[in-house]
Amino acid sequence: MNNNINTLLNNSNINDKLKIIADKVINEERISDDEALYLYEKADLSYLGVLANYIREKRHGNTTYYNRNFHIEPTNICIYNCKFCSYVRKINQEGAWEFSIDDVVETVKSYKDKGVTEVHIVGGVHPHRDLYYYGEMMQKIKEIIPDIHIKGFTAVELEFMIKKAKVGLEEGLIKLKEFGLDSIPGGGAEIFHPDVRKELCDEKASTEMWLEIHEAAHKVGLPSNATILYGHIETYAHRVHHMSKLRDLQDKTGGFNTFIPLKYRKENNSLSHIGEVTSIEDLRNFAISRIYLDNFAHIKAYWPMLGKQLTQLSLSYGVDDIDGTIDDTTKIYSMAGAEDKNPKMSSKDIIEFIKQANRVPAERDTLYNIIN
Ligand code: V47
Ligand code: SF4
Repeated sequence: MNNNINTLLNNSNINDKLKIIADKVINEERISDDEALYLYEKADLSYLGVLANYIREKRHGNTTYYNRNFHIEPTNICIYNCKFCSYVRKINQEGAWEFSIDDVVETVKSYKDKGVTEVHIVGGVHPHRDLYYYGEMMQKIKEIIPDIHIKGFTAVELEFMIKKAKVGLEEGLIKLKEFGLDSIPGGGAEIFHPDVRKELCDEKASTEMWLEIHEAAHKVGLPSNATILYGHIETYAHRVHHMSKLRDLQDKTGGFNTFIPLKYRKENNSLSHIGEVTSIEDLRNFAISRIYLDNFAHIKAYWPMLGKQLTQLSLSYGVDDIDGTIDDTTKIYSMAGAEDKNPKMSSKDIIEFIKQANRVPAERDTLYNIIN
């Protein structure tokens, strides 16, 4: 057993309840919702770090995963009005953009033979676009780079495009898979608790729908990711409720690859007055996610949103994956106030970045097969 855990267990400042939780972690037993809430309310960063890092190193050693990817954000035009969103625009509003399929083709051509393995497609819910439109886009992408993995469309986008095409949910997902979709990103989850969801994003896909879509995706052979948007109006109990829904679904399907806590960023949206949580809170949240979500193989820190320094620190608080090279192809976070306005790292940069944190870089594909 690692020395830090022994020191932790022998520390007289740790109360009985925290000792019981630490014992559970060591014995690979699941912690309860009440215990997770207790960790949020009472556990300090050093205790959480020791436990989360223990799990991380037991599962992955020092390995830190990354991939070579880029984003396509086809449009920021969206029928919804989520209060935390800095990115949304209406048709003809200043700042609105929409790339045509030809524009997307040009972007993809610029990545041919560059070694990228994944394209992440995410955007607003455009009122005129259905699954056949995005199906054509994916077919064209794969004509250019046939073996690229398409991780595309949040459950919120999927719900709308499938409904608009007037097909059933499972049928729609199967069609999208046939068009080239390989997996689904974790966005749109926000906070599942109805009190918070109602306040933040009442109009879009409900919690039940988000979970139903991911369950159906897993059933038809599309793995997915899961997120939480934390650090705004939610309470610790809401975070635990959110993760419990994910843990339950993962028990049922096993289809989630990774959990990505997304820190709420405050610029240019209607929740700006709330401010942002501290870096300590970010690290505590990563650690508790790692401890609670025992059936998730990976915890990802999304560096364009979190910032590079905090991402390096997170690798000692349960995180084993930092997403990818990105190549300055996402605007969601820079518009919301992330420090890095042009997020990109070359493979060389990302390898150096991981090594600086004393971890071992491993290039992976989207499904966590190691490439290098
Ligand atoms: O659902 C929107 C979030 C998500 C803000 O699966 C914000 O690998 C912070 O899900 N502050 C979309 N977050 C992005 C997403 C994602 C990102 C990276 C990797 C993966 C993956 C998925 O972005 C939205 C929402 O939760 N978001 N506005 C904001 N102001
Ligand atoms: Fe639309 Fe997504 Fe922004 Fe909500 S978060 S307004 S669904 S683009």
